[in-house]
Amino acid sequence: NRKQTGVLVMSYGTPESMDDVEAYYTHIRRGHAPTPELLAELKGRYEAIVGGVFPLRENTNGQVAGLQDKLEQLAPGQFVCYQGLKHAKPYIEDGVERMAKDGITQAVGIVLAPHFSTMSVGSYMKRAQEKAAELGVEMTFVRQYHMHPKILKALTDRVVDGLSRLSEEMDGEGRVKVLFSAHSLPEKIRELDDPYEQQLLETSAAVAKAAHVKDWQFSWQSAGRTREPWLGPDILETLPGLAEEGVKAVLVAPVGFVSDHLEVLYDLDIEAKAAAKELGMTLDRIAMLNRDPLYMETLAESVIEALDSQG
Ligand code: FEC
Repeated sequence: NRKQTGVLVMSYGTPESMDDVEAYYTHIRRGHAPTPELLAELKGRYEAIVGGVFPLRENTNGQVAGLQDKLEQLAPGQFVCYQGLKHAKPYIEDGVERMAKDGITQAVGIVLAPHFSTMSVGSYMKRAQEKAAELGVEMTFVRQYHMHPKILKALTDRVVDGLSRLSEEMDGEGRVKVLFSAHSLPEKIRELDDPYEQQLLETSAAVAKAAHVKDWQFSWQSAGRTREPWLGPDILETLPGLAEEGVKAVLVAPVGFVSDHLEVLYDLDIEAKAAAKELGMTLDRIAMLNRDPLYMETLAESVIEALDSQG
């Protein structure tokens, strides 16, 4: 009777309802409640996306179920997945606690974000590790999977599809630029020798090459509303230069994200699209990975590999 291995699947988390937005925002701001203006603005953004729902919750649930299915195929009976969210319930610590309650003593942690930064994936890992140590669960982690051939293939297929959609829309005329993007982080990560920027450029270059795209660049998006400097240029600052260069259409490939959620459905589909239109350009976006089978395989294989390499 082999002992089961826990898999802590970690994701950003999203509010459960409009009433929950303030608590969620306060958690993101490390316990500091937002001003009424900031809160109203965030609620407005949620209301603007597909009917004011919180698609990230359903997508995360689907990804956790998809990963469980895939692991079951690859190693029947060995793995049990638990969810742990950064800013909403069930929190990362809740997930570890549930594993421990179920008698799990060995677990692998993986984050639903492909690129490593101390400020993103690193902070999920730290919280999980602290709770696991407290409860006597031995944990190992997948740090990144941004160059796994299957995630690259899934992203490449989406760029190819997106380009053919755009080309149809434009009757094959006019210059098209592919803009890879990811969530910005405070500029201070550069002082920490953080791999985040380099990993994002690696993914972008590999996908561009596989999709035979020559006209591409990388841009940041969704910087936080704080006073410190964030990595730039932001996509909204990049668009005017592209219009000046004669670009007629932009295909955004948000390779730092894996799900339909606010930062994609609002920041790109509403805000960036409107900015591009104002500049006389068409802006479109690749489909997100969500529960794509190749993404599920990337996660499952990365989990198994992390466990194997631990010995
Ligand atoms: O759909 C949803 O409900 C959630 C969308 C969402 C995702 C997401 C991903 C990342 N964030 C990252 C870093 C930061 C840092 C701050 C910050 C702030 C916010 C706010 C909202 C928000 N984030 Fe987020 N993020 C999402 C949503 N994020 C809402 C607060 C309002 C605002 O500033 O826009 C700044 C915190 C501070 O104030 O100090 C830093 C990173 C990711 C991608 C990796 C990951 O998924 O973990 C990094 C999705």
